[in-house]
Amino acid sequence: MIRSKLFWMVPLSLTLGLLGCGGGQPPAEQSGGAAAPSATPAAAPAAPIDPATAATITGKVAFDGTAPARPRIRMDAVPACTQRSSEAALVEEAIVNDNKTLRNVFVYVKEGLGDRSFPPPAEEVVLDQQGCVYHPHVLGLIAGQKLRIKNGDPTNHNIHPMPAQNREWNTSMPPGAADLIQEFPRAEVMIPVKCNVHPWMKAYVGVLRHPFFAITGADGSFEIKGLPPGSYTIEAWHEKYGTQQMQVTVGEKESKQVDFTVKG
Ligand SMILES: [Cu+2]
Repeated sequence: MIRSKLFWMVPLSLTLGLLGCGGGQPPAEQSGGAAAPSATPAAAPAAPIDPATAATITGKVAFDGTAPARPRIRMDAVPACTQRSSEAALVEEAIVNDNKTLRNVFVYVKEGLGDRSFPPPAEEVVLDQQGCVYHPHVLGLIAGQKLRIKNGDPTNHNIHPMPAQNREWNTSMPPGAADLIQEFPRAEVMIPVKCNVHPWMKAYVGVLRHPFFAITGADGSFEIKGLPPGSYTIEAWHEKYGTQQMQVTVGEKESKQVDFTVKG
């Protein structure tokens, strides 16, 4: 809990400072990428992972305690946010599934891959703004992978990631705006994203140098496959409950289960 509170205080204070000096200006980065932090230096090609010997880590994130209430997000004063949906949006800070597991946990290999690096895949990851809520709430990217940001709402959004290791930016997206394509060149877990227009809009982006991550969904489980045999530190991150780590060693073709328990 302490960790997660600190986590929020820093970005909030930064944000207030920025808003005080002309927030809402067009982002500088649209004129070109020259000011962007240099990308992670290209490493030598990773030793190929032999799919015939690759290992798998599976597990779930159990929730021990009383599930926090999920109040409605108070957006009634903004009809453009609510008019296209018949269902009220609920606060997403902590979602406990029916099977007593926790949703939206970012589970990833924190250590153990050595110097291996993985080029970003060609496929994009989509972050959509619909009903003044980010979809998905938590997502993962490989450093340099394209993030396509959409605005499906008849209202203006101003998307604003607040990274510590990557360059900060914010971009206004009026209704009907062309998709915004962005990328984060440096690994960072996690990057909070907010909307400068709608204070309840929050998302989190995990950026890794490798593809070994998963995000728990409606059953609280995860699967990380295709791993080279080895010893790994697996971290589970949640926006409200902070982080936990587990050590696991997997041999050739081995599958091991790693279960986390989060106390509510
Ligand atoms: Cu917004």
